[in-house]
Amino acid sequence: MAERKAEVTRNTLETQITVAVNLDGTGQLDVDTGVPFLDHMLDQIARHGLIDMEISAIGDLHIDDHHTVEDIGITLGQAFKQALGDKKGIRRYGHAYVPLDEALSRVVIDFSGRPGLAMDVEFTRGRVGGFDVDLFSEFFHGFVNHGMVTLHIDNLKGKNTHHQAETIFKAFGRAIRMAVEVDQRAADIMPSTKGCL
Ligand SMILES: [Mn+2]
Repeated sequence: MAERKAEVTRNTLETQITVAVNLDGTGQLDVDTGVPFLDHMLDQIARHGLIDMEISAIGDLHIDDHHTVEDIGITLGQAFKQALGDKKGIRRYGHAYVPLDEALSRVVIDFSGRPGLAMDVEFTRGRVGGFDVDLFSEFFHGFVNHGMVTLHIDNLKGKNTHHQAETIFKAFGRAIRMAVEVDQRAADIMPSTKGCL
């Protein structure tokens, strides 16, 4: 099988970001975004997705975290899309339920070629650490619009905001792992009756 790796650099006046991914990795992460809670969440994607990721970001954090978080979502989506190529042989769909103590989240993903985000999450607080929870949807919007995926995120239970966020990102990693895995029974088959994705 060809290596499923990609490196994408995206420079704007607000952020300069480089993302490298290896979809067949072991969950290694090398990250420094300047936003510690986001680093913690990206670590969940790598670890539970078994995806190696290198992410460097210089953003206009003197304003706030918004541009940096959104643009990392965008660049990560672009890197996934590029690494997956024509998507032949992948499972395409992935889903996971992940608990953490009282919190429980479900994430369902489809590498459909069409962007779509349905996110039903009510965070119990507005911030976790110094991180503004509004920015989670900015991250996922960036990811789906540029990764061209359909993504359903539901936080089903949860009182602790850190737990809510962490279950979402762990489930996201797990769902990605399932979806991008090669299905040995269908390794030469495009997972769509349309013939392309
Ligand atoms: Mn944690």
